[in-house]
Amino acid sequence: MASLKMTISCFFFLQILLFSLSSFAQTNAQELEVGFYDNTCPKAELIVKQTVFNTIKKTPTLGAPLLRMFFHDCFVRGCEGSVLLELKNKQDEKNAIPNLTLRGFDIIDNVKAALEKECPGIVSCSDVLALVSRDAMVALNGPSWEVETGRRDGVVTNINEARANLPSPFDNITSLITQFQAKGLDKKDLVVLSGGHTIGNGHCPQITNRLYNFTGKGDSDPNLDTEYAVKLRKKCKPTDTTTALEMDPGSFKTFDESYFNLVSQRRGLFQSDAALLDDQETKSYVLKHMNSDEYSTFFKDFGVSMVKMGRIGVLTGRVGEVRKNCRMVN
Ligand code: HEM
Ligand SMILES: *[C@@H]1O[C@H](CO)[C@@H](O)[C@H](O)[C@H]1NC(C)=O
Ligand SMILES: *[C@@H]1O[C@H](CO)[C@@H](O)[C@H](O)[C@H]1NC(C)=O
Ligand SMILES: CC(=O)N[C@H]1CO[C@H](CO)[C@@H](O)[C@@H]1O
Repeated sequence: MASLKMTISCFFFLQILLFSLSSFAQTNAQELEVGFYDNTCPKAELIVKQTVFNTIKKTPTLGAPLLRMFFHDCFVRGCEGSVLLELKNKQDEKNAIPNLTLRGFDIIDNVKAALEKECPGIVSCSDVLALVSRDAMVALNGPSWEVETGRRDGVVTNINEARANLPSPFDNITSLITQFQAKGLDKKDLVVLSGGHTIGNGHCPQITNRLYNFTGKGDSDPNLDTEYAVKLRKKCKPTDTTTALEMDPGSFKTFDESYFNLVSQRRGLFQSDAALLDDQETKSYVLKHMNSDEYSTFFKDFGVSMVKMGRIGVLTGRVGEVRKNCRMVN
C-alpha cells in the first residue's frame, strides 16, 4: 500500500515537473516572434535570402543538408546553434555519427559574415539556421512559411547528446513517436517533417541490413518493395560504405510530395521511413499527403511543423548570447 502511495505521489510529482518544464519551454518559445529584427536589423531576412538563393541556384544539392542541419540543431539541446560549434577535442555534435555527413557549414558562415557586416552582434546563429532552412526550401520550389526569430545561441555542444537525441534510420515507429513526443512534436509532425526526405541523399550502410540477410534467412526487409530491393542491391554491395542514394530518385533536388507516394509504395529508403506505415495515425497522414496536387496540405503542414520544431528548447531574452562566429562561443 505504502509503495503504491509512493508510486502515485511520484507520478504526480513527475506530472508537475513535466508540466512546469513544458510551460517553461513554452514561455521561451512565446518570446519568439516573426520579424524580431525588423527594428534592429531591418535587412536581415533579405540578406539571408539573397545569400541562400545565390548558393542554391548554383548548387541545388546544398538545400538538403541545410534543412537537415536545422533539424539536428533543434533535436540536440534545442534550436540554439550548438550544431555549429566546434571543440578542439572533437567531442562536439558535428563529430557524432549522425552528423558525419552534415555539410553546408561554410554557407552558414557566409550568411553570418554578411549579417555581421550589416549589423554586428545582432542576429544569432540559431536564427540564421532557421531562416536559411526556410529560404533553401523556397529556392527548391518548396513551401514557404513565416519564420519566428529571437533565438539566442547556446554555449555548449556535446557529442553524446547528439548520439542520444537524434533518431536513427533503423528506428521503429514506437521509438520514432516517443522521440518526437519528447520534443513536443506529435505524430502528424513526425510524418510531415519526414517529408523532408523528398530531397537529398542517404548512404548504403543505412540500408545494407534491409537488402541482405534481413532476418538471417538470406532475405530482404519484407517492408521493402521487392523490385526496389533489386535495384538497391545493384547500387549497394554488402560492404559498400560510401555510395550515396537519392532518397527520392529522380526528384531529389525538388521539394514535392513524392516522398509520400514512395513510402506508400514501400519504397521509402530507411526503415524509419517505412515505419510510418506501421501506426494507423501516421499511416493515414502518409496516405493523405500522397498524390496531391501543388495545392496539397503538405506544403502548408510542412511550414506549420517547421515553426513548431523551431520552438524546441529555444533560448530567449538574456539567456545565451549572440555569437560573432557561429563555430565558437564569444
Ligand atoms: C524521423 C526521423 C529521421 C531519421 C531517422 C532521419 C535519418 C536520416 C538519415 C540517416 C539521413 C542520411 C544522411 C546521410 O547519409 O548523409 C537523412 C538525410 C536527410 N534528412 Fe533525415 N531523418 C529524420 C528526420 C528528418 C527531418 C525531421 C528532417 C527535416 C525536416 C530531415 C531532413 C533530411 C534531409 C534533407 C536529408 C538529406 C541530407 C543530404 O542530402 O545531405 N530528416 N536523414
Ligand atoms: C522498437 O524499438 C525499441 C527501441 O529500440 C525497442 O525497445 C522495441 O522493442 C521496438 N518495438 C518493436 C515493436 O519492435
Ligand atoms: C545470414 O544470417 C545467418 C544468421 O545470422 C547466418 O548464419 C548466415 O551465415 C548469414 N548468411 C549470409 C550470406 O551472410
Ligand atoms: C561536417 C563535419 O564536421 N564532419 C565531421 C564528422 O566527424 C568526422 C569524424 O569524426 C570528421 O572528420 C568530420 O569533419
